[in-house]
Amino acid sequence: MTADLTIDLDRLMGRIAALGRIGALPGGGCKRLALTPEDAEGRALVTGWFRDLGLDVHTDVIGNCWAIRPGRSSGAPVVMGSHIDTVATGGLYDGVLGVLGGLEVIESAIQAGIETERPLAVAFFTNEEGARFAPDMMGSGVAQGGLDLDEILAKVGIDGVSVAEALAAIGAAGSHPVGALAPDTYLELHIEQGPVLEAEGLAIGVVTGVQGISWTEITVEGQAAHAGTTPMALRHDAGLVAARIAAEARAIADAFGPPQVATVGRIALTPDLVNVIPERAVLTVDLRNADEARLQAAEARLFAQAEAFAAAEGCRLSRRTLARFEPVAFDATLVDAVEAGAAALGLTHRRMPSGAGHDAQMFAPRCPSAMIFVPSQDGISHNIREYTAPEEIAPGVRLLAQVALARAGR
Ligand code: HGY
Ligand code: MN
Ligand code: MN
Ligand code: MN
Repeated sequence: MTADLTIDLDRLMGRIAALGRIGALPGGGCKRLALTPEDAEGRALVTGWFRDLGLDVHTDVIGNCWAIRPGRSSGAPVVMGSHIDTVATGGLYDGVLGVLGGLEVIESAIQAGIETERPLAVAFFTNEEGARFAPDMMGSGVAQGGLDLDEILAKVGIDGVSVAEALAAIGAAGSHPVGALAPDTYLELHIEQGPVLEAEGLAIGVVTGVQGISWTEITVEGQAAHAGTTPMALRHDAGLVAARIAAEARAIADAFGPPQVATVGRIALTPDLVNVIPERAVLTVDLRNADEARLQAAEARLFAQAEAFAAAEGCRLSRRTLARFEPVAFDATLVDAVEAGAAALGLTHRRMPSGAGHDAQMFAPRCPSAMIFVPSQDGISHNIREYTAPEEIAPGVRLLAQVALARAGR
């Protein structure tokens, strides 16, 4: 451990609480959907902290923001990043911990008079969640060249607004071009958002990679008709087809077994009335697997079955991909460094894959990237009950400091 560096846990928790008050929900948690006024307010608060520390703050054309503390040399920075946008039922820690934890590492290093060879940077990326605009990891995907900027700017969200319009509405775009942030190393501290670390009583997850993600929107067109007068054999019930697709998604996960997961997060029926057979159903299916071939097999089965259900009901079916990312493995040397750092700090730890998507998976193909997990209480996230205790956060930040400062060269 960088023994001469002391993390100010109260300062960090105070900032997490302050950011959590932006978009605060009545029952706890917060809602800062990407590129909304709440997101803008969060961005202003966090970049204010960056500037107060005297960091060089930069923003690119899609609103990714990074803040640099110069090193002795002017090489590519060691970047500690994540996101500050949330889902609609968000908690205080998803993404935020990686950004404010990175800020805490830099501020503690400055206060300890620690200089580094490489610059250190802390960053947040636009629309990691993908809840308002698909795909997720949007800003980091554009920044690293995996997603095309013009295509992304034209994407229309669930509220009918395009990314370009939303960016303009909150003035989040900056002058730096795509690719302006080219890290030497990318590190992300994040809550696990799952049950493993808590169940095993471990302090740290040494993340080996991120599973593949497939998001599809399926539209079923049937025929509206009277719920009372229409014989079952004469119906074209789009709602029934949607329900069968949702059941099939679950059957695929059960048949494939872990780590395959399947989620139908959205189902909208039209006209959505008790006594009218639905003429239209729009649903989303989120499939994930750590193995690309298995993920493709899951997609193939889902799409084939969806077509069969629609045909059997005399309905038309169309679908469009909302997001598709292959599994990534993190840099083996960097993962080893995270693991060795955890051991050196005397932290209980284990290697594990990430079930959730993260900005780190966008950087992994282009620079050594790795993640550090800390436990999630009850394994809950994307839920206002999301919680990680300060004494569980501290080890993650200390480990982030250890690895980042070593990579930056003291
Ligand atoms: O969907 C995900 O895994 C991430 O939270 N965007
Ligand atoms: Mn600049
Ligand atoms: Mn996240
Ligand atoms: Mn999330």
